[in-house]
Amino acid sequence: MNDLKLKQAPEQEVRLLLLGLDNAGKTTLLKQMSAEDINHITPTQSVQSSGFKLNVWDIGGQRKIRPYWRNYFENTDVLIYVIDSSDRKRFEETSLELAELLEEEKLAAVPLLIFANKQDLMTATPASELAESLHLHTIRDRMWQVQACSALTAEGVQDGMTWVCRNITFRKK
Ligand SMILES: Nc1nc2c(ncn2[C@@H]2O[C@H](COP(=O)(O)OP(=O)(O)OP(=O)(O)O)[C@@H](O)[C@H]2O)c(=O)[nH]1
Ligand SMILES: [Mg+2]
Repeated sequence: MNDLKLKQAPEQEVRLLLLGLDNAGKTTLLKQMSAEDINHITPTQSVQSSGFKLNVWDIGGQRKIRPYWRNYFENTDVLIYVIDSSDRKRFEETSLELAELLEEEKLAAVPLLIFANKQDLMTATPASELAESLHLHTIRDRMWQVQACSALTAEGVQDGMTWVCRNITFRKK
């Protein structure tokens, strides 16, 4: 029944911002979302999803690039934050970067999806444990969700994107 409505409505353009530390799996995730060859994706990609045109901005996560993240904050509809669940040594670093993002005025109240990525690895921390160690339950100023996934096998990616589509707020309209 929702389907009919979506088909009649003109396609809505949505801006998704994909952030996270280097090596988290952002570009691999984007590849899964768009089912295209990874080499053709820079730096933004359009993905069709249930009546939405998702414009996804995938910004590099290396420390020297992070100061440029702020250039992409404007008009973000959903923030997708990607974490390498097997990289325990950098949980604190990624937690601090996320905390800084949540303080940004331009990202205020923007829904947040956290992909607990690389769950295919034996060494991955389960999503619930990751959420606990990053104190995600303290986030109260926006809709948020942790989604376990593997950008490599695609497991969990669609579930995450379904949450994204459900939580899009049209801030521009
Ligand atoms: N096992 C496993 N490896 C993954 C997964 N996602 C990404 N990788 C690997 O992790 C490495 C980094 O992935 P990228 O997608 O390039 O990471 P990125 O977040 O775009 O990194 P930057 O562009 O440097 O910020 C690559 O070798 C990927 O193949 C996953 O779900 N499981
Ligand atoms: Mg990348």
